[in-house]
Amino acid sequence: MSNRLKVTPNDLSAFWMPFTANRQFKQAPRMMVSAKDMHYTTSDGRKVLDGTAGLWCVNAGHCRPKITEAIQHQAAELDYAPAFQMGHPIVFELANRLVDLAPKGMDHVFFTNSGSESVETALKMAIAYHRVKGEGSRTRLIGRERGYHGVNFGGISVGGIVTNRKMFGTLLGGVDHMPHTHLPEKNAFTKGVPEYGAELANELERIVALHDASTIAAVIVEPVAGSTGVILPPKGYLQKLREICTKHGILLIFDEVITGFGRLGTPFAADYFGVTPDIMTTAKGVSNGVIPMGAVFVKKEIHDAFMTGPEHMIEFFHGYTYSGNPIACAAALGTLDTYKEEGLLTRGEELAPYWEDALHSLKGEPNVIDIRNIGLIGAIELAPIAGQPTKRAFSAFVKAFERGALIRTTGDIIALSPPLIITKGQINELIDHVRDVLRSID
Ligand code: PXG
Ligand code: PLP
Repeated sequence: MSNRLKVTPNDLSAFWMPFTANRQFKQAPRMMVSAKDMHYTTSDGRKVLDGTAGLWCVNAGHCRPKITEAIQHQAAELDYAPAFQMGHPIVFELANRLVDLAPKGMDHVFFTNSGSESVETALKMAIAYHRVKGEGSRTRLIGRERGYHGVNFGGISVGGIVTNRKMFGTLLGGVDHMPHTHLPEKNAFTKGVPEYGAELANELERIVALHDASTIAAVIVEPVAGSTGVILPPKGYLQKLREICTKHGILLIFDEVITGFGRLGTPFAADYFGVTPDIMTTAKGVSNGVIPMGAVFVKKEIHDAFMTGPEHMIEFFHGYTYSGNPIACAAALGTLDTYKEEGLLTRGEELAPYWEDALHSLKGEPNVIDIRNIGLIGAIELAPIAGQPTKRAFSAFVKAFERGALIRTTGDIIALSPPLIITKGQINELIDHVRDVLRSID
């Protein structure tokens, strides 16, 4: 056993873990020490099937050779180049490759290091865009209840997850929220996109009437909300949002941090739904989660609106030390090569019907009150234990890990989002683990 595996409880105290029940974890740590393709190996030598692509990011599976080699080569060739006022070749190559994949008209890309940074970038871009166009009164931002847009101040302000907001003061001013689209009484156990709820998009008209369109910069939504426990857009809902935004000159931002890069069986959710936003935030799958990276796609008109004024002047006062970091770019290029060679950005489409049937076979298992699916995303909602919300799903998570499957829970919802390389046999295995777990917990 290597030294790295010999951690004593005392060694665990310094690291304040993100979004983790620290005290519970440190009493009974769950440690991964290696990974390959669809599996992790734990510190006690067990193989665990990855039902969540890490945190929705390892879309091509683990330790893929093209990505590893690209990173190794780049680290030895050019480790870092200043991101401001300097360039290096592969960041331009990557931008071109990404724009080729993106929905038509999204011709420019701005690099960040995470989904949260992509969101802050998009919100700032939207407000600044209206200002450079002479409409500086458009500063309001509209999000949605239960939305997740990362953890920075802009993102939690437009986001709608109460636990992520309530501890952090007054947040950003001038933000309003549309209602979420989760209607279990009408749509429970729907396969794919639900029938009811498109009219909820009209709530945007109410918000516009309240504030006046001349004060609103942008609307931001996840086309499919992931983090909150998988909420799908009702049929026609995103089209309606698009129409209302266009009518009022409001920018539509799709937060595709989870849905981007093949999760729905198309390169982006914009392709799946046939609705093109003005700005699209991505991260995670852009670099297979291997090196932090995010990318914000923008329509040509938005980019071009900034390209005025004296040519020696910076056009957009925004950027990160690590925007377009060479090693992250190499990881992303290796990722795009892997996606292309294995057809992974559309593989979800072939697998989706099988995935859907497998998931819905869990209907009738103990405490299952809803099942939702789209592309290679699945959610199994459990009835909470009375007075102890989240406990049942958390027990399922711990039990599944012990049995050999990594699942993810939020509230009392189990969310599944396997790497896009999953086989039908592995889908069966994952769902069987979940079934056994549901039968074995209280
Ligand atoms: N927007 C969306 C739509 C996301 O899903 C972010 C922004 C933030 O990305 P970063 O890279 O800053 O984490 C996300 C991230 C989960 C889970 O289990 C979801 C996310 C992150 C971690 C866990 O649901 N989404
Ligand atoms: N804080 C300080 C003191 C800095 O000097 C910088 C960048 O120069 C930052 C924060 C921002 O860091 P980053 O560009 O990595 O987001």
